[in-house]
Amino acid sequence: MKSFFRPARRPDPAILREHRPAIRSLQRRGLLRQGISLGALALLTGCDAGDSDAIGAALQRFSRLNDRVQAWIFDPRKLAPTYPASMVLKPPRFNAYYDITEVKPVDGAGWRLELSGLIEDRAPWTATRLAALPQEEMVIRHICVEGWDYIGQWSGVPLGDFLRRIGADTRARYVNFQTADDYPSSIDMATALHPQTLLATRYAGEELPDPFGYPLRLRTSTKLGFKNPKWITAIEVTNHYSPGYWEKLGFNWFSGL
Ligand SMILES: Nc1nc2c(c(=O)[nH]1)N[C@H]1C(S)=C(S)[C@@H](COP(=O)(O)O)O[C@H]1N2
Ligand SMILES: [Mo]
Repeated sequence: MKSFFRPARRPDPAILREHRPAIRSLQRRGLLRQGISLGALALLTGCDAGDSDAIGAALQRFSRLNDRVQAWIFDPRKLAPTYPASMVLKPPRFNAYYDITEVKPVDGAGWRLELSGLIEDRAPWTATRLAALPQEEMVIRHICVEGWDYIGQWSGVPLGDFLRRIGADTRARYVNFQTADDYPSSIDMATALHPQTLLATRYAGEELPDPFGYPLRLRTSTKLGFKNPKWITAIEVTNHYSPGYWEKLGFNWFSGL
């Protein structure tokens, strides 16, 4: 793999046949649209059509490039649609990388929010101290890549307000999250500072139920469901990219408007 734009040779049909399983696997991992041929890919990536590892690596790089462009054109002032409270789904619809019966509730009294990275005041926060901060509420649509969605009413502290309060370097690129269920996640700073990005503690006016992230979860109105980590335990402000749970499996990191 030398350059993205090196003209490709016409791929050998036998090689195409041999690499069909690799294409299927790239498709499953969401790196490839259905229907694109290995020949077209070889042309696109400048890789040898026989080298599916190189093509995979090139696609990962395209995907990261695409992420950077999307982050660049994100409009931090443009608001996502909001809805009347009458449309709110109660209770919300559950999802995680495991079944709802396997949720391990977090003990709110012993819980602490740990802070690290480019932050002046890195002292951990209790749930009581967070609840004493000014709160906002929003009724927004949650969209899961699995193909379902619902309207939810979330309240909590705007993440941007919280970041400024703790003296975070808001020129840093990323805000990373750790969770109680080992579901790392990261978002771009523009999204973190967006007015509709909340550190949510309540749903439909009540304390978050355990399956939905008690005591603290992220709710952003501009990103897909998987970019909204539940059961947050730690926040880091950093310039270093680290992929989240689904990004490691091939999902696009930006995954938002
Ligand atoms: N900690 C954690 N957060 C998570 C997940 C998870 O598995 N673990 N799943 C994500 C996915 S894929 C979706 S669609 C939403 C679902 O949130 P909900 O159960 O509040 O609807 O949570 C996201 N946040
Ligand atoms: Mo999801």
